[in-house]
Amino acid sequence: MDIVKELLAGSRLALSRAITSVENEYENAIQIMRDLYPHTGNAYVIGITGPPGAGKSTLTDKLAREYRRRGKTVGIIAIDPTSPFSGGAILGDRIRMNELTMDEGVFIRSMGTRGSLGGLSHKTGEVVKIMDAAGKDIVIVETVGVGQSEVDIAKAADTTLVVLVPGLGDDIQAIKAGILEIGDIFAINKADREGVDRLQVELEMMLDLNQYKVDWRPPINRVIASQNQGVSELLETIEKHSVWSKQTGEREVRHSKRIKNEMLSMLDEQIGRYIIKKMAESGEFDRLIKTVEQREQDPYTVVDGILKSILR
Ligand SMILES: Nc1nc2c(ncn2[C@@H]2O[C@H](COP(=O)(O)OP(=O)(O)O)[C@@H](O)[C@H]2O)c(=O)[nH]1
Ligand SMILES: [Mg+2]
Repeated sequence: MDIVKELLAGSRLALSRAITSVENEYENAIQIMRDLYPHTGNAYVIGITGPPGAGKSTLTDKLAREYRRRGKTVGIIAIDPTSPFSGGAILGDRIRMNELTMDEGVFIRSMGTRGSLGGLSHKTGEVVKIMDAAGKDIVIVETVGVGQSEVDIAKAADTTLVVLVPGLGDDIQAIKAGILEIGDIFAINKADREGVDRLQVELEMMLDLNQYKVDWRPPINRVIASQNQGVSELLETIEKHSVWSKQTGEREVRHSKRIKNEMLSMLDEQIGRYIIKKMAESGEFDRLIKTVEQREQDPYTVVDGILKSILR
């Protein structure tokens, strides 16, 4: 049977295979995405980001359990830019989440980024859609908040949760402004440790300076993920954000922005590929590079000329 039909019928094997196809860019990947696209758009996507060791995986695990208690099915995508598929951190996550993996209502997938950050956002978005089409009510994407990955996650998520911890040695000033801007909700995890009040005060102050989100002041929730404390309250906060974004139209705005970005990057990629292929065939590109190298021409004029001749 067709892989998408099987996936829609609830096959975990088909779900897993579809993800592998897309991840590795197998030949059938685009057809799979085409066929399942009409079945997407139902899952609620939660992005979880924050520094390494903040407790993101622990929290993801606990949130997933809480959603299961409430009768929702969950897909989890764990992205770790620092470790490839067989890496220690991911293995650790797998073991911790073992109990969850026995649950038919949960599907967990670890992904490496293979050093390509553009590829991260692209492929994560596709895997989210696959899980969505497979009928997962909630899709949680966990990623380490370093570099570009947290911005990518925010683009793919309906609610972005930023996990911070007290006493990491650095104060909040050290936390990049970028991470504050993408947070719809902040969780101070490891609230069993010292320095929680201080972190909260500092965070509140930083949020005060950020006036760009007028209608939604990102709430701060304290949690002790390892003891399952504050997790159901956090889930309620996510729920509130979901209701708010639906009522204000924020969710629609994000969705159409997401689709626009996806289509632009597809066009970008395909046009780039097409042009490079054309140029390679004629050997023209190498000649042009030489002329720029010798300062006979400037690259701006050359690129403009290439575009004009190809898109003519
Ligand atoms: N004290 C304390 N430790 C926690 C808490 N949540 C998670 N941890 C521990 O912090 C470590 C890192 O957690 P992990 O979920 O792997 O962090 P991640 O790198 O952000 O995914 C693990 O040893 C967890 O058991 C918490 O609320 N309190
Ligand atoms: Mg983790």
